[in-house]
Amino acid sequence: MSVQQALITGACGEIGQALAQELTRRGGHRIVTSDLAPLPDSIKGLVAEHVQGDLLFQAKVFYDYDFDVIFHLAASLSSKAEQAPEAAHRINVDGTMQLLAMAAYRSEKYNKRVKFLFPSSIAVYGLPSLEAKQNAEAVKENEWNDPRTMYGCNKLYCEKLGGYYGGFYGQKHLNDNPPAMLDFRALRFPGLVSAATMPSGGTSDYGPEMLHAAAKGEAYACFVRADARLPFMAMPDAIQSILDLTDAPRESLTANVYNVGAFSLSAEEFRQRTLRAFPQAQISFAPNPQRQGIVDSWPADVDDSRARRDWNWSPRYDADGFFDDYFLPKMREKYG
Ligand code: AKB
Repeated sequence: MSVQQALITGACGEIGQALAQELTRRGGHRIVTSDLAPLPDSIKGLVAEHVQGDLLFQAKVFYDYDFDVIFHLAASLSSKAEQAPEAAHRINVDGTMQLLAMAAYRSEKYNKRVKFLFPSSIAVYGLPSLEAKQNAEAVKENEWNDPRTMYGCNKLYCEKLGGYYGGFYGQKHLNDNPPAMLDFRALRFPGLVSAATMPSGGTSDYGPEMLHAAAKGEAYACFVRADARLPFMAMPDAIQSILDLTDAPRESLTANVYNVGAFSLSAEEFRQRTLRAFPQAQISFAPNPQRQGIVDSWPADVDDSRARRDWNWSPRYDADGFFDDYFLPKMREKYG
């Protein structure tokens, strides 16, 4: 089996660590990473090379690498991005464009379609009111594309940039002999929950924060109302979806961008399930208006039938499975 050269940007984040571990478990990859931070111990031994620093200045380094696949995970998440919107734009948009340009250049020059996997988000959706959210069906990819956050705007725009670089870069698709262009594929993720790591800077973070606090025996004040509802997914399913989409034959894809869902819970349902597992847990609600507003604009559920149809997407963990077969066993291993 030939070894695939893979780049993971934002490798020190939750998805990055889990992805590097899974690629290593599967074998057949030489993993290069980049991040602002040094590699954590969890993946240090798995990575062939780590480029530490700001992606905007480091992207040029990667013009000399023969990547087969790029997992561009580096991002400033939704809540953090609202604290410093222009800085977030720089990371989320300018950083992505640098990498897209690099991958497009390499694809054309070496006549090889570099795969570019991009984690987008339910943040690209913007429902205008709580009432609209409550009345909406599970949202399809082309509905409610009216984000209310800098992060959501950035993700939506980068999906479009990926489509441009992958299909129409310099209008070269109209040449007599069109060059190879990068192969852009994006997943719109719901809130992700990992048993191994904690998120930071996101707005769906209350789910994992509540659970991890309960497992550690710490009190937790949830920053959204009890009725706030979002779609969530276990981290192993997120990694599975990235790799399933990576491996899908291009001919079977009818789009560049796919919703992926697993289960939808309100914060109160999260609390009830957490209490069932950790009866001593102290969980209260102290809504933060800004973060609540963001959650109110995001859909309660997503329609992922396009992914199910095109590349057989099917999550392993529904809400019961998430708690009983993934999170709680891992917590018992960790904390006893
Ligand atoms: C966030 O809350 O910003 C992320 C996301 C849903 O994309 N977890």
